[in-house]
Amino acid sequence: HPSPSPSPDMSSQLWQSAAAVLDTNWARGHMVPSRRLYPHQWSWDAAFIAVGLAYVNPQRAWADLRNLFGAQWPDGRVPHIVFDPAVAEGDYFPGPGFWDVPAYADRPAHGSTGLVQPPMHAVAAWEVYRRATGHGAAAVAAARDELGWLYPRLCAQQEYLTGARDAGGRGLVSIVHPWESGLDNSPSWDAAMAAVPADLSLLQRYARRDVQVADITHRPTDTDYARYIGLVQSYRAGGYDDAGLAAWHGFVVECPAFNAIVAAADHALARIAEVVGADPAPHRERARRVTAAVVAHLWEPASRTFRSRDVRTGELSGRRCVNGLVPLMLPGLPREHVVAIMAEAESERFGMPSLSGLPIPSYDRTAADFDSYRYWRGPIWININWLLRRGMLLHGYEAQADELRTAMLRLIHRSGHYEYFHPATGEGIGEPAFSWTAALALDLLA
Ligand code: 2M8
Repeated sequence: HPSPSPSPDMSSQLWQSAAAVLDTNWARGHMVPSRRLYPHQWSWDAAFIAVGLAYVNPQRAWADLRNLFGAQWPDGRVPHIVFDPAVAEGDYFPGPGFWDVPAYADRPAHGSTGLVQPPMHAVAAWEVYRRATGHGAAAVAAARDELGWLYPRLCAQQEYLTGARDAGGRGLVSIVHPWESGLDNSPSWDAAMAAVPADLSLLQRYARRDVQVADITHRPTDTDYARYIGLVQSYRAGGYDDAGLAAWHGFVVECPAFNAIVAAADHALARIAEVVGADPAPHRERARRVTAAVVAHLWEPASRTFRSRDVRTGELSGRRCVNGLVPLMLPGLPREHVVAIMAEAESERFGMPSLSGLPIPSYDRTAADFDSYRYWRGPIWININWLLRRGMLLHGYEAQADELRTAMLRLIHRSGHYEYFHPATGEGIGEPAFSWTAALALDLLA
């Protein structure tokens, strides 16, 4: 049965601990996801973090987004990591030396990766702007200026993704590396990754840093990492160019969650356009087109979920993963898909809190290879649950949205602001003071 809503005491403790995590993770002009494991700036983390900073420190929310978009490439791509020059090369692998991205005169010399992550930033910028009224007239004026600065950059980001990255030619964005999904070792990539060579000798040349900091049984495997490195080498050797990707690169996949976020970004951009005096219509039109393509190409009716598609083989993934529920966040999702996804979310496979007392896990609980500890192959992640709750609110599932909110807040209060959580016990796993968990807790409490 659903637990009671958080008490005022619980809420105020949680608010304070969340604000403290965000303070701890501010580093030299930008936010880090966590101090030890992720010492640089990550792209979609910055978006979720901004949503929480909007309540406690909006100036930092804008500064963090500026730092990220300051590293945008001339082709519009927003890198998935912006490296901090004050952090030693050995503190994260693969660091800037490994990526060796082209230098552009107007970008910071310390560089970035050449990959992207889900473009959550337009949604985040809109949320930060919306909250500015709570901080007085000067904050509203500042927020309007920030939107003005970001708007053309957010547009360029969308154009890159929906243009150069439409590798399948069907109006969907392709990712070229599992890191781009943000769901690194999700079973959603297993079939496509099986065809990528795993050269384990690479791990002798390049030592994994993550397993020096975190428990190896909670992280992707060495075979995964060998493939991750090989894919970066392939993309890097092609100069990070996207022309003809499916013909020469080993991993080209359409993810339903990534594409849903692309469409959601255009819905947010339509609103931002109205504030900055631009035309919202093209954004609404592109959101409609991407939504239609997600529905037409990635829906798998028998499982009532969306699936990723391997562009190289044309095959849909055989795995039921939480990225297949995320398109619930789309305003234009047809009713039959909404109803089907909600039924799946409430089934024993994903087990809404009414079944488990806990938020939704990253993978089908009944799958033979469901793994309660290994990163994106079972554990509960707050950012994904936050997206699902938004979808529930949007489509009129108020009671379920509330249940999910309560389950997230109780979990974080009980276990701490962890990176991810055990899907049966709620034990915190990974990094203990993780920024997006704290930031989204603030939003859920507000
Ligand atoms: C994880 O990914 C990075 C690689 O980008 C890693 O494992 O080192 C993912 O959970 C990703 O979604 C997240 O953005 C990143 C930083 O929190 O960590």
